[in-house]
Amino acid sequence: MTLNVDVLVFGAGAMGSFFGGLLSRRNRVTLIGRRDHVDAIRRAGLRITGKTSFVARPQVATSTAGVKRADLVIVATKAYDTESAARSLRRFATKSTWLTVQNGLDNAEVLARTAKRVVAGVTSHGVTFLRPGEVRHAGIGETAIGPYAGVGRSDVVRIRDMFEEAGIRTQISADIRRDLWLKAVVNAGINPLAALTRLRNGYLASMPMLAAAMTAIVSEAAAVARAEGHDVSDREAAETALKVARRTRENRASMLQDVERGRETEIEAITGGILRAAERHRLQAPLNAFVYGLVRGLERSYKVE
Ligand code: KPL
Repeated sequence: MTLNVDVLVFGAGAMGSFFGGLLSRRNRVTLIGRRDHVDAIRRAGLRITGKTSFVARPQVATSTAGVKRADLVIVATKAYDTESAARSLRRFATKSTWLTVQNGLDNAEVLARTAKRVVAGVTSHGVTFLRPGEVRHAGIGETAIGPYAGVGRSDVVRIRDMFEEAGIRTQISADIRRDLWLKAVVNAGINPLAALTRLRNGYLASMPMLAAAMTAIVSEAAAVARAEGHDVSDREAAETALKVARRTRENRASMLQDVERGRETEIEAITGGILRAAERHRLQAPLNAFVYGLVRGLERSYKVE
């Protein structure tokens, strides 16, 4: 089998490892991650369990120093690390196409300040980082990609084909900016509630009082998306949030995984981004402001001052 494309995955957390692992079956993938994860993968491979199950053998490193070439750079860091990721990846800014599959509203824009060619992506796969060397594919989701800056449809088609070949079902988005907003709206409903209740995603859809809270939060956020010019109805927002929570019922949302590990969450990139847009349009978003405050408080409770 010939390996097709040189792929650099920057940020080997749950999602980066999952995508990188799948792509490594047909491509030359280098995963850039933390020392303990990298060491574990070097020793025994990257174990993917759950809905997808195999051991992947990508190249791994803790920095890009030894990486000579990358046709595709997948940025999969936490949203608060996107700027520093772009700085670390500057060397690949002109020749490689960069793809973001991160949560949050601003990643593609931030990357496009450095990279010439940017594709934006959204994915609702539920993936849990179990331990160094192992991630669990806990819920099957959808992935969509679209041109963001300096790329055309043919570039996106190539990436879609490569993803499909690796077993990642992928659509080409008709309007990726709208899809980024819809994904942020869904994340604003699921992630803070999961982090605050410490429940797997399924409970947010199956417990009526949590489903009602989630629906109210995403409706409020959808109004902000519409003010930003994106066609996201309250109904689509609520139905999509419930669908994603059900499909990823076994997953612990990424914000819950962050809280459990005492790490900074992506509340600023998701709910914070929605609140800043609400302010620009003089809209009230009290439910989002309320959960934003609670998650910030939760972070404060475990952060060393
Ligand atoms: O994006 C996610 C996340 O956890 O960040 C979902 C799709 C909600 C899966 O848990």
